[in-house]
Amino acid sequence: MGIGNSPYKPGDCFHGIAPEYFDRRTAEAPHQLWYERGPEKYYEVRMQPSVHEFIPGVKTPIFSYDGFYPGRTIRSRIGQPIVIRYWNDLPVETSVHLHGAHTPSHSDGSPHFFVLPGRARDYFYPLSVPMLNGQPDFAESPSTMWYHDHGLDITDHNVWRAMCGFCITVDDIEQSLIDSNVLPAQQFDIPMCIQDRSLNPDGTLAFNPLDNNGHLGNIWLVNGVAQPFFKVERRKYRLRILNGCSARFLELKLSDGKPFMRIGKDTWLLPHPVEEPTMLLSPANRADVIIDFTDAPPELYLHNILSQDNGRGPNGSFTQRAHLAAPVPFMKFIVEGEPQPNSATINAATTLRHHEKLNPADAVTVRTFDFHRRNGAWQVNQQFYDPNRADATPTIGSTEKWILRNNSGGWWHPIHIHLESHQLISFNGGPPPAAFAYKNDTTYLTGNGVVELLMRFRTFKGPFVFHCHNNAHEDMRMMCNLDPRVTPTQAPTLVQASFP
Ligand SMILES: [Cu+2]
Repeated sequence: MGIGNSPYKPGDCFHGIAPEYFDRRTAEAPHQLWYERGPEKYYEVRMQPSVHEFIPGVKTPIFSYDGFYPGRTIRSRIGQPIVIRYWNDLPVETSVHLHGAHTPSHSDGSPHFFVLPGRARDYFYPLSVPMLNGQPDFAESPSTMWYHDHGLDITDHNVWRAMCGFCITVDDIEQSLIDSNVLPAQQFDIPMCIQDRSLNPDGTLAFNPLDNNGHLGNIWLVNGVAQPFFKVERRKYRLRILNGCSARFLELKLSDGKPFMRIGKDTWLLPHPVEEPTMLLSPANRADVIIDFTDAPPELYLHNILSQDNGRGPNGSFTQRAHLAAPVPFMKFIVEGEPQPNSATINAATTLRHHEKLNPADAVTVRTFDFHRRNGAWQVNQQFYDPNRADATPTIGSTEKWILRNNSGGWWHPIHIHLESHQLISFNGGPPPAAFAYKNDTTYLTGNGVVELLMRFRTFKGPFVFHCHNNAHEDMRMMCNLDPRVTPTQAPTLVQASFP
């Protein structure tokens, strides 16, 4: 629509089912260089029942994307838009969220923008970056996104049944790091989804929909397989580790005691590698890491050392976490062969991606959100989630300061904010841990913790959501609408999904 004589002008905000399909080259000229690689790629995916063997020989019914668990990894270039037609062949409503994406509201997977059983929905992903001073802001280019179900009230159920997968994008900056062998090539770049699940004696997934504290499992899965091994060469690998658990926090440690070289937090590359002896990941957190197997022992394990007994969060406090007497060796690397001469060259001094720090003085609005328990369920600012209520209405182009406070008596809540990255100003009263000091899409509130952060709202009108990513808490309404608007007085843009 509108090709050649689009009604949209440079700087317009795009919203709705169709406007993003107009010719961006015409509308946004002269900023052509980074997105004129098009045309759009088109995929169809069927959300369908399938059978998966978490444990060899045990056939477990799941909900899948095209029969796969995890769903197939989407790889694309920034500036190369994709359209995915998701068909719903499942008996339940779904909504597909691309976690970490800067994408229009209609393709963000808002919880009530359902794909109804027997229907399809087209998701248009520009895979663009926000504009800053008239130029694309490559400081915001995503690397490691993931997609998962986000259906209202049914997210936990659907994701527990295996609805998740990776979406990995590169821009010219990251591709040049790969092409010059600073970062490992794609065959040594492994997305790794860690999840815990439980099975009933008949092999079906065990899930109690009445438990709204949070679901823990007793089977440890990496990419859908219980405690697998992975044969690696003696060289550097890039592992994109996702905590895909419903409620379990993980503290990861290598069995040889060597630290992780962390190169990414959540969706984005860090400015430079950060060394971490262990990594604490909440549900939905990602850790992009380099592991050098060159001098590793023949068998190396990835351990979880964190003790957690229920949906409340890790045992102990953030600063005095309880660790397991016997770590869980949920992944074994079998290291083979001679050291490889062409291993990636990344080191602690490597520059990965420019980071533009938001300035607290630019914040035009301060919003405070209290996360707490009430009437046996989960609230934000004394309210349960209402899809028709706008809880935050920032003006597009503005910067805001948000204060997230955990008033829930020791429970932990991983808070995920859609649409934009957020930058932490403080974490529990002090500076944020090193890897959290740049861009985040999911920040955990520890027991009684407080986080201050900055966000800048760009490009897209709402509605989007922010919520606890303990999926049971989210479904039991610990969620809010984030509804960016063009002007402070613009009418609400919250709309119910249409079902053509
Ligand atoms: Cu929570």
